[in-house]
Amino acid sequence: MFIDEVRIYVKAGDGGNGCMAFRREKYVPRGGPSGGDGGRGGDVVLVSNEHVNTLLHLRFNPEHKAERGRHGEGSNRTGHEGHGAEVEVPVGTIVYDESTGERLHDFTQPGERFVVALGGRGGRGNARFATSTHQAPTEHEPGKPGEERRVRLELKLLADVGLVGFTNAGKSTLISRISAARPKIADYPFTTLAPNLGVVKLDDFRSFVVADIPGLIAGAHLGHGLGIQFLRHIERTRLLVHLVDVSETSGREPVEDFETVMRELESFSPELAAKPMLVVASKMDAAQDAARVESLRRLSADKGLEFFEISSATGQGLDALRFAMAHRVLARTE
Ligand SMILES: Nc1nc2c(ncn2[C@@H]2O[C@H](COP(=O)(O)OP(=O)(O)OP(=O)(O)O)[C@@H](O)[C@H]2O)c(=O)[nH]1
Ligand SMILES: [Mg+2]
Repeated sequence: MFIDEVRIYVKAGDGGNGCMAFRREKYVPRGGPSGGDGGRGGDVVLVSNEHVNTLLHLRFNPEHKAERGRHGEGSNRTGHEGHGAEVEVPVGTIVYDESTGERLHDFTQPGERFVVALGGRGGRGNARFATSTHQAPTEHEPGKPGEERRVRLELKLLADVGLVGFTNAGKSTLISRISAARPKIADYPFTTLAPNLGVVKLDDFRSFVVADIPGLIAGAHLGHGLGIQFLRHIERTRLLVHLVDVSETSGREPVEDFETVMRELESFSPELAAKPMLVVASKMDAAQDAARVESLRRLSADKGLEFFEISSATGQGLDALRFAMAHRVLARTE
């Protein structure tokens, strides 16, 4: 569940063929062999990049081929090397050979390079086969094929954003609207029993990971409800998004829910409670009483926290929230 995984096919460039040619020039009889070597095929290289957070970009782009080497030519001209292909992966990616299951590489630092498919050597041209007793060789080699393989890339996801809030606040519904995650959603408390992760795409190049964890209630730190054990899953996130149900159906005051959840976070870890936080009024479509929303807005302003109004049912405010999350978590790496 905490793993992002893709399978890709990589094919390095084939080597160019060696050439067979003889020097032919006026007044130079028997000019000798002059076929050049083929160029080397390009490699396919995986490169870790700290600005890439997920493997999502490879899911839609699963084939990576490097250019072949050019063939050798007469007059001892060696063929050009093929251009290599680079594939960016996030730090934390582990590379496995799909057929053998062998672990090929583990990216731990940004800027690491791993040649996942080696380009084929160029074939030798006939000029290379000349010896004192074999002066007009016709031998020349074809280029070697470039390596090809299927690899499985695995990334242990670390969430960038943690969703917190009272049980039933609409956390799982929100993650299902902004990512491909499809957690269970239901109209009773403690629907979510284990954390879910969703990859939220901002544009073609940028994405981040949101964690949806089981909801809290008053006394969670005493073991009420599902307790606070799941909070450790969001300890390393950069941003908390605190959802507060502002509809009447909750039967509670939004401001009190907010304070209750803050107390539970605090009792788990003061550092967690002090993380950057966005406050979100959830289920706006079902909020009849503007005063409830207003009181939460005022509380957020007093605490210096940014405030959003959303409805996962109608889609209201979801883009604004997504962009605000992206702004906070991607800012550091841009
Ligand atoms: N009207 C309305 N209902 C919503 C909205 N978002 C969620 N709900 C409903 O609220 C209920 C709870 O939603 P969930 O997403 O399961 O809530 P949760 O915060 O994940 O709850 P737990 O996992 O139990 O902590 C479900 O019946 C949802 O359909 C919304 O924007 N508008
Ligand atoms: Mg849930």
